[in-house]
Amino acid sequence: MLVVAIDPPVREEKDRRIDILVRGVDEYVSGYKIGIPFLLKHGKQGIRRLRRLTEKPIIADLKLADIGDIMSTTVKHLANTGVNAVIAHAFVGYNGALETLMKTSMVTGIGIILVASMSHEGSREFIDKHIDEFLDLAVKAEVEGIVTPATRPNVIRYARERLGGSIKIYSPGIGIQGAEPGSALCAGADYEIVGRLITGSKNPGEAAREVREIQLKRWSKCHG
Ligand code: BMP
Repeated sequence: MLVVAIDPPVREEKDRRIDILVRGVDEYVSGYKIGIPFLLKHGKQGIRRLRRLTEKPIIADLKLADIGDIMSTTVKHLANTGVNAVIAHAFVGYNGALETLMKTSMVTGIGIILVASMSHEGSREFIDKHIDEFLDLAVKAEVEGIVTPATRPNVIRYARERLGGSIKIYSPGIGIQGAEPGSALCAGADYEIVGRLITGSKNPGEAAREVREIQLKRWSKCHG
């Protein structure tokens, strides 16, 4: 239900050692999302280190948006790091892009999660205008999951209605971006992605425990 986004800041003094962070939050979380900041700072070695620290799934949020062969090469680079899934953009389309990526996903066992909508306002400018096509594409490509924003629960509700239960929904936008823990789960998401609310807290373990508690309270209210 809770995926922690680890996006280490550039400035060292604001940084938190990954092992301390993971030790604090691991019992409360379903998985971790790392992205380009993590990869630039810690490299593939860092992913392997994270793998040794936790048995929970690791999602590499690279927001791939390239021709199929290059997206596939990127995923193959991650094949022995312990990454379980990679996030890709949907707007690159199927032919020559996601079709190829899905074949590599089958070979490597690394799942693909597609961005169907984003949490910032600008998502309405282009991306959200194509949500129906992106959801159809997610079904056609048989991806593991999609990203829809906690900041716009109506988009999550819409995606859940259209997709049924087979594709997992990951929702960022909780905390610093404004949405309340549990609100995306109530709208139909499977996982809430939470970053700075937890990683920027003085006590990330306690922050993760609190987020879980609020999630469960809200969940039991909306499904009770
Ligand atoms: P935070 O909870 O600190 O705002 O972090 C949210 C995380 O989710 C970040 O890693 C960001 O890259 C990611 N994300 C997002 O915020 N909105 C999206 O639409 C898609 C994302 O992957």
